[in-house]
Amino acid sequence: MLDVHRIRKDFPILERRVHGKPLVYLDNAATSQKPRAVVEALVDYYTRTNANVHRGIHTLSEEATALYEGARDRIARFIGAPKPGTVIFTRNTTESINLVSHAWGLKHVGPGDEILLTEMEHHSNLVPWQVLSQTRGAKLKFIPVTGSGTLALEELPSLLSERTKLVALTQMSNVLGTINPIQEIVRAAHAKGIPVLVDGAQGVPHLPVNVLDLNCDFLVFSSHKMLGPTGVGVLYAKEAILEEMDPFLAGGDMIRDVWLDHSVWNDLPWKFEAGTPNIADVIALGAAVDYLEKIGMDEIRAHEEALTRAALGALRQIEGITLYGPEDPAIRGAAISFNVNGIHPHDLGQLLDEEGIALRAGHHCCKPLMRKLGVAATARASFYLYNSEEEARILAQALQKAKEVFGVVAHR
Ligand code: 7TS
Repeated sequence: MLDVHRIRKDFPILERRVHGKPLVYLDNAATSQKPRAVVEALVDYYTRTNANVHRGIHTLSEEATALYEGARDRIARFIGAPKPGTVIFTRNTTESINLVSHAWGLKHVGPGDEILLTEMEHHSNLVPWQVLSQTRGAKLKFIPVTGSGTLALEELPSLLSERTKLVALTQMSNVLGTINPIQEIVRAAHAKGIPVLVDGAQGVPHLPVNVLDLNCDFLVFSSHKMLGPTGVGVLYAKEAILEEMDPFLAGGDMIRDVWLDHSVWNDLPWKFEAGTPNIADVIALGAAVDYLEKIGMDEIRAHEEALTRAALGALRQIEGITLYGPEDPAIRGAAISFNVNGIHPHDLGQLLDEEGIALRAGHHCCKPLMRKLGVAATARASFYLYNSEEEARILAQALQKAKEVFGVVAHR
């Protein structure tokens, strides 16, 4: 069991009070809080080392380069990537997907080809593929979401066709919490020679992830949802795929040699990192990864499974609540979406804020999924390693209170 009390001491922001109440931060699927070690890595870098990387021969530049590349090594190890050169830094998950849709997609997807997605994708893993398919005259197909919030995998064999060029799907839904069976889907796709992109924006922060075990071809995720700073995303891809891909952005640092009329690309991973990178934030993501590894991803997953069980149990007691996503905590994460009869989710969010509870209300950048669920919006509580079962109970109590305020409590 995680020592939540001790972990919370590492996160100064959790001592804040909001509207006079202790902060209950349940908006982790949007972004996580940062431990002191991450903030200190940023301050240390700017106060001791700041210099540009890969270009200077002076001491500060060499130190900055060692810290930056050292972070890449740690992040590669964290996801089980066989070589640090297969880990590319971008701005966020969204940019990592756009890198693939441009640098890989424009080359491999043509008229009449198909890209297979799911109905539970975040707009980040939908809109880039819409743009690509419109540009190239290709078609998008979707694995349906069932009434219980899982993927209708019995439809997979018929959806994978001769024309399918890529399968791209989320490891964990940011709305339903569903953890998708990536290995099973990768096996089915690879049997037909189709590569798979895994959107790990919600998976990598919360689950032990090893790219060799998943055997995915691409994995994308964001630093800011896994205790790191904003402004850093990661793209992992198999080396052979990256080698044969053209660059996405062109300019300094991504070249080996330049003439007036042409250039030769740099080695991996720098071929995909044009211009001065986000040095400080990458180094701080390295500190976040160290922190997560010290706690242990298996322990974090076990803690969140227990939290999900407790939170679902407490929320189910509320009359008039609709909970979305799988009921079984073993196949889902701790992003819990819900609606309460008679109260708009935005009103709920506002009332809960008055109780010091931070959660998100809206479409969660999953408008097609909202339509499928038959709602315009949901409220969503999303938990992380520093959240406690007590906070799940505080949420449930605040929801009861919200019902009283709105007069939707049944009078017997
Ligand atoms: N994919 C998934 C599954 C996500 O949950 C998100 C962000 C993204 C991609 C995009 O990540 P970004 O770092 O590029 O913005 N999800 C959310 C959310 O659920 N609430 O705010 C952001």
